[in-house]
Amino acid sequence: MTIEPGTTPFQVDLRRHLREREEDRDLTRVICELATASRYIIYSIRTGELGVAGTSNLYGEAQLKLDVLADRIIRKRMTHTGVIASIASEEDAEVRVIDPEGKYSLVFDPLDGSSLVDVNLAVGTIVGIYRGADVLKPGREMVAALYILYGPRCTLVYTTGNGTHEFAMNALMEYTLVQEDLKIADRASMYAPGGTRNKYTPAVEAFVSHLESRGSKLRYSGGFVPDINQVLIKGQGMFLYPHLTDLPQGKLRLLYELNPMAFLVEQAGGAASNGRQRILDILPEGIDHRQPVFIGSKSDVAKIEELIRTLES
Ligand code: AFP
Repeated sequence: MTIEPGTTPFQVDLRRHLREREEDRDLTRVICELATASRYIIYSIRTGELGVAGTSNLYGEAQLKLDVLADRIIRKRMTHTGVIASIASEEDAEVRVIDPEGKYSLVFDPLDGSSLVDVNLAVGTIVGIYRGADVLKPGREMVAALYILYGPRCTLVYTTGNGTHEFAMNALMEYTLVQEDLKIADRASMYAPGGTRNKYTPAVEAFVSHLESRGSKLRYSGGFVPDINQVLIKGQGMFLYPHLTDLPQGKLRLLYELNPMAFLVEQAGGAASNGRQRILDILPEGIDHRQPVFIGSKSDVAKIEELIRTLES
């Protein structure tokens, strides 16, 4: 169901959407609390209000960096739900246990691309949700994934395994449905190449040349969330942050960045691979496990896997 611009939208808000799909009530609570947390995060981004100016912040401590503040806001709201077992944040060196009996656990990057705020580019929060206390499981075990994109508009995209759906924050700071069941076409006409080309391996170089020879347009913002959002909302595209000659593991983190986005993209009919294996099948070696990523239009993901098999095995 897509709400046409200008029509009086049937205001299906996030909580109603989750309830109408009969999602677990505790999972609905977690997702809605994350939506609430985003109101405070967007306020801090927009106003630069990191708490009391000068000597302290709203926690009565030295002013926080935006990503640390976003981390604190999310932790506080997640603890408030009463259903969280453990939390693994990109801002923390270890997994924090909240309640060993908790129903769900969270992996998240509170403000991915935070350095882009200074140049007024879009940034985002990325979240993966697992049942139980263990988060070092393959991404295919996630029960939900979402991101919140703080751009010209504030949007939230989520999946619980029944499609990928987009919401936008309205004037009342509520999220209302924009479109359900996003779909990614098989072939990309746009690509976002991370890393530096002089460090590309033969297969990655051949892949990018292949995309360019097809007339694919380069669209790269330096923010994982806006770049993936572009693939989902445009309905086609490829994002790659590949293995580089001096960075064989790539840059992006499996737990906080790749797994949630892989879930969202697969639910929209796309694919996500490290070049040799489905991202969601990779067993995390630790909370800071990094992996190369090729994510987006399915036939192009298959193409890079074939090039790596042929040129780099
Ligand atoms: P930061 O979170 O350190 O700003 O990095 C953002 C990011 O992890 C991801 O959002 C981008 O896709 C990627 O790094 C961009 O990396 P490059 O700056 O090397 O292109």
